[in-house]
This record gives sequence, structure tokens and C-alpha cells, in this order.
Amino acid sequence: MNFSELSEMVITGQHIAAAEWTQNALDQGVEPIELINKGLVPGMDEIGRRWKEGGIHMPEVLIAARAMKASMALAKPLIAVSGQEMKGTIVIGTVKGDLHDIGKNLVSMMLEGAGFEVHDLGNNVTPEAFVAAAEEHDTDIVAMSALLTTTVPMMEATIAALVAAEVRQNVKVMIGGAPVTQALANQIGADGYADDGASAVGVTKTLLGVD
Ligand code: B12
Repeated sequence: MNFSELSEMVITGQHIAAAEWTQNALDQGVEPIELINKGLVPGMDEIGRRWKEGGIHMPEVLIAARAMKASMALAKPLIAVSGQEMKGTIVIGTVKGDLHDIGKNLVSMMLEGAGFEVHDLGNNVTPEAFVAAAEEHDTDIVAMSALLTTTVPMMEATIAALVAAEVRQNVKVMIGGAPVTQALANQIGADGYADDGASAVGVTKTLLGVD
């Protein structure tokens, strides 16, 4: 199987071709995790690199992510069946009071493309909802996004809720969003910060000690 064909379909945003290629590969007995790691992850890695260097813009990232998701939708359900492990489990959302989700969605897609199981809670997520999802999904990382200076304090409130529920010691916390900085992460006791989707994948791998 030439997995670089699938990578190329992701990079060029061909969602129908990516789905057909994926179905064909699965029908031929290719392991879904192999398809993710050798086809989708390199494709999204390349998109992340190009996005970081400014070579492409958001529409290209979004159409690549759509192609990645079309393939992932076919491969992912089979992973649970075959008992193969994803690299880690992430619960992500935009904090309470904040409706901005474009950046969070990009980060979410990049993490999924990199082989992580992502539970995206959407926007306006209360600290209680973060805690409940972290408990429900055997979570490795709780990732929070905020775009408003007025909702940034909700990140600290969510960490406090994780501590109160005795979940904090079992999860890492990663934060991001335009007004968020590494200094803020240090100040509120988050474990990681990244300023874009590609860096978020890198920070996630470092936090979990995976490649
Ligand atoms: C689009 C937008 C909206 C849309 C949101 C649509 C949506 N579905 O998201 C709408 C119109 C709804 C909106 C509403 C408002 N907005 Co608005 N909005 C923006 C805008 C123009 C773009 C944000 C965006 O999507 N950027 C593109 C993405 C890709 O970038 P990003 O979000 O920064 O994400 C990247 C990184 O930050 C990082 N990242 C993001 N999240 C995470 C999470 C983790 C874990 C990690 C590791 C990394 C990470 O990776 C992402 C990918 O590279 C910004 C201005 C700007 N240029 O930022 C204003 C802006 C954020 N909005 C602003 C304001 C004030 C508002 C309103 C209050 C306006 C009003 N008076 O009603 C409301 C608030 C609504 C609410 N309660 O949330 C202000 C915030 C000012 C401030 N400092 O607080 C800004 C900065 C505009 C401005 N200059 O005044 N907004």
C-alpha cells in the first residue's frame, strides 16, 4: 500500500478520494492505525508545517482537515474493534463564556490527525463539564481555548475544579488562544501552552512522552 497517496489526498484536500482510498485499503485488510500513522499523520504534519511557515492559509487547512476527517471516520470505529491503541486521549473545549471555536477546532483536528483520541466539547464549556468529560474518557490531557481576555480566568477556574474533583493529578492541562501566553500557563499552573495547531501537537507529544 502506498500510504503517501493518502497523505497527498489530505494535503490537497481531496475528501472524496481520501474516503475511497481508505475504504479500499480497509477492505484489503490494512490496519486502521497503520493507515492513520502512515497516511493521515504525515499529511496533517505537512499541513501543520506549511501553515506555520505561512505557506498556506486557513481555508487550505480546513479542506485538508475535512479530507483527514473523511478518512478518519471510516478508520476510527475499527480501532476500538481491533483493540489498537490511540496515542492518548484529549478532552478539548473553549472555556465558559467564550464562543470562539475556529482556532480550537483547528487544534482539535490537528491532534486527531496526529493519532490522538479527541473529545471535543465545543465552546462555552463550564468547568464542571470539563471535569465530567475528563472523568468519563480516561483522559490524558485537558486542553482549553480562550479568545477573550474576559474568559481567560475561566482557565484557572477550570483547573481549580479539576483539583477539587481530584482529577487534576491524573491529567495534564494544556492551554491556548490568542490572549494566552506561556507566562500565563506558568502563572495558573498549566502544564503546556502552544500558539498554533502544529505546536500543540508537539507539546502534546512532549507532555505524554510519545512520538
Ligand atoms: C472570528 C471572531 C469572532 C467570531 C467567532 C466565530 C467562531 N465560531 O469562532 C464571532 C463573530 C462569533 C465573535 C464574537 C465576539 N468577539 Co470575536 N473575534 C473573532 C476574530 C476576528 C478571529 C478569531 C479567530 O478565529 N482566529 C483564527 C484562529 C485560527 O486563531 P486562534 O483562535 O488564535 O487559534 C489559534 C491559536 O490561538 C491556537 N489555539 C487556539 N485555541 C487553542 C487551544 C489550545 C489548547 C492550544 C494549545 C492552542 C490553541 O491555535 C489556533 C490555531 O493556530 C478575532 C480577532 C483576531 N484576529 O483574533 C476576534 C476577537 C477575538 N473577538 C473579540 C470580541 C471582543 C468579540 C465579542 C465580545 C464581540 C462583541 N462585542 O460581541 C464577541 C464575543 C462572543 C463570545 N462570547 O465569545 C476580540 C477580543 C478582545 C479581547 N482581547 O478580549 C477580538 C480579538 C477582536 C478585537 N480585536 O477586538 N468573534
